[in-house]
Amino acid sequence: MRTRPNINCLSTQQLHDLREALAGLYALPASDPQGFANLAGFHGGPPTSYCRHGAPGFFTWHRAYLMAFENALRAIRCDVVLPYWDWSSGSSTGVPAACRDATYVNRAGATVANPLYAGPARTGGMTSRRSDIDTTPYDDLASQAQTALGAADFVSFQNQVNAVHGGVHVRTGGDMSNVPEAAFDPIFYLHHANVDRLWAQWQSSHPAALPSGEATWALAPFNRAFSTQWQVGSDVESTVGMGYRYRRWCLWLPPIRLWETIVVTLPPEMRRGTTSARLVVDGSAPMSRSAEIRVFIGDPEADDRTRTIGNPAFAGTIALFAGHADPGPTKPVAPGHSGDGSDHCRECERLGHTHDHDRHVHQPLSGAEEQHTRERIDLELELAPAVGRVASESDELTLRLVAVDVDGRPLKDLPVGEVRLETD
Ligand SMILES: [Cu+2]
Repeated sequence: MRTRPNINCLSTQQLHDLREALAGLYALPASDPQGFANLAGFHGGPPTSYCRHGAPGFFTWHRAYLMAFENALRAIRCDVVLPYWDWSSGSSTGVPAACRDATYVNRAGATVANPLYAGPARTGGMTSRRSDIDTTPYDDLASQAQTALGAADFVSFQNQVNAVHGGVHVRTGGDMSNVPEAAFDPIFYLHHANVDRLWAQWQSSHPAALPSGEATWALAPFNRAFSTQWQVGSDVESTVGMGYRYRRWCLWLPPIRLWETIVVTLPPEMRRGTTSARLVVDGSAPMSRSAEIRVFIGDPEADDRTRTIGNPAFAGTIALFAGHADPGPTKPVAPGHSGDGSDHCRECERLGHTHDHDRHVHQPLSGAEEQHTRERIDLELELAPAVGRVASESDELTLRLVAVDVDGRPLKDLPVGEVRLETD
């Protein structure tokens, strides 16, 4: 199952993957059906403007479109999952941080064009947005989207979201504000992933089947697998049936917070311990010796001498094996670890998705490829059992990460790159 995250929750490595995949799409020739020019042209042409901005078909067509685009990204970087731009909650201003700067520092340390800032425009050059985009408020659209989620029937819900979605297009300005150009700005796909997420969220509380006019609506030019038939609305009704879902929540913990007590406000269902709450540590930082991070929930004073066995506050350990930054047979082991570089394409294979490794070496990114497979080590610890044990009426939980070496001695300066909390 692919889980589409909020773009603000991508680790540095995941952001590199996404940017490299986009740059790879941009670099493919216009004649390549999987290239950016062709895919972006599906929306507003050329070759044909297929998109649906009315009913039926607004939600369903764009869901099929995003899947085709995500698959094209994964043909270049098979770990990539399309992230979403959440303009529909809180008081958001501007586009996501990762999309704001014209350049970024790549894996090799070079300053290069940021593929999330602009794409190759339909009529040449690069796409643009309104000049004051970074300070443009979207809060009114966020509250309008929240109102839309209260709609009781599909038609009204879709029409309300469609209206707000258009507001995001127009307010972002530049290429995004015109249908023929919109999909050439890469923010388009993050924007529509949020539209799709809102639909998925509404579906979870309104499980009735699609209206018949929606269920049979043909979604050209997206064909069914191994078929010359177009997909229809009912083919894309379930995101889980299509092999993906949206991550609901995440929180970054700055690495400086090792050995400090962190007070976290968890969403209610995570607080009750009834749904997954995973702590994810980027375990790829080069280290000279092995270490473990012990995680305590509800014990703000925990230290290296706090007992672990039989202690309800002890959530588990994330072990970091020194030396695993080198390629080789050594694999990190942690409870529920999510895989490492050597099997990073397993998920793609499980889904029957063909990905073309030869393309990697044809990208102007080949130097990063070796690092790509070497650096991807995310170690996960499921916190739900411990959260359930210490559940309280309070909104807040304390979390304490205690780093110790192999002899159990405290390590105050463990070079852990990034730590985050997330749920599906
Ligand atoms: Cu749109």
